[in-house]
Amino acid sequence: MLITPENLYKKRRAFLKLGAGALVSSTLIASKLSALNFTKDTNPNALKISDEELATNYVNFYEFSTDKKRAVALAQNFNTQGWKIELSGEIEKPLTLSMEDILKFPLEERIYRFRCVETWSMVVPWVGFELSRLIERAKPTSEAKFVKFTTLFDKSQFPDQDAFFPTIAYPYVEGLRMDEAMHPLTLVAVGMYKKALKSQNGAPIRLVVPWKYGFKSIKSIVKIEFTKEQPKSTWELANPREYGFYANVNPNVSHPRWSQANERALGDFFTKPTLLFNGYEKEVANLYANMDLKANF
Ligand SMILES: Nc1nc2c(c(=O)[nH]1)N[C@H]1C(S)=C(S)[C@@H](COP(=O)(O)O)O[C@H]1N2
Ligand SMILES: [Mo]
Repeated sequence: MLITPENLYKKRRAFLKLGAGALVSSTLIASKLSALNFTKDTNPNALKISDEELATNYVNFYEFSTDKKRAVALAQNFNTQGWKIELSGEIEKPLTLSMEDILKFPLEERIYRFRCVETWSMVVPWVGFELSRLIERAKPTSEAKFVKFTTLFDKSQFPDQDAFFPTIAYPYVEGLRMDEAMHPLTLVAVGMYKKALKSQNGAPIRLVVPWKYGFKSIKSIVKIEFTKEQPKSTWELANPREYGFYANVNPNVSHPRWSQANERALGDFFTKPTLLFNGYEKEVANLYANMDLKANF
């Protein structure tokens, strides 16, 4: 999207209309991040970081629109004022965390590959913390076998949730097995490119699971539940033949309608081979040692 001085001005006016509360919560996140209060990723694998403009303007966020550019435009006035995350289910006792509470976790930068099931990919410097830290805070019981995540449901903010025929069932739901959720690569992101997350990328808080297709990395989370049973994710419900619960990046398992062997990095002309587990095989293959990756796609 092109930002002209005129629509910047309009955006700013719309933002100011939200009042002081909105200002407080968004500046809170911004100030925590702009103070560079996170440890930097030294990028030991020398991943080529995607252009920030591309990563923030080419998005999937169906609650706004299935059209990537339109979703960005529609996300601009998203209000995250007073955002809270409810933790419940198989834990010692339910708790609710505000963004102030969340931002007390020590933040770190993580430069990760990101692969969408649609075959585009990018490399993003996220800012966040390991999900395991949040799970430790929640104190799950031995009954907790899965973690279920839910996006905000708010028809006044998400046009597609208010549509007569929404594109998918809402609220958007995702899930991980407990060992996947506890894995040190699994990140809760509150920022990217050293700044607070933009609305279109899942502000104020999202999941990032770098070895799985992008749809597992659920945006704008309001609820985290610990469950005994494997939750059904939104895309699994929408089309179980095409989208499995695991959704591990795998060049050898085709989507029923296209190959997953290659990907095109944002901004690149040529495609390149997709790596098993999106290049994180060494770190995560042991999680699936006894599993048939074709059957559990
Ligand atoms: N709530 C919600 N989360 C979502 C989506 C969505 O439509 N709604 N899209 C998913 C898909 S398909 C991808 S590829 C990533 C895209 O993240 P990005 O737009 O920040 O690149 O978000 C995922 N998380
Ligand atoms: Mo995706």
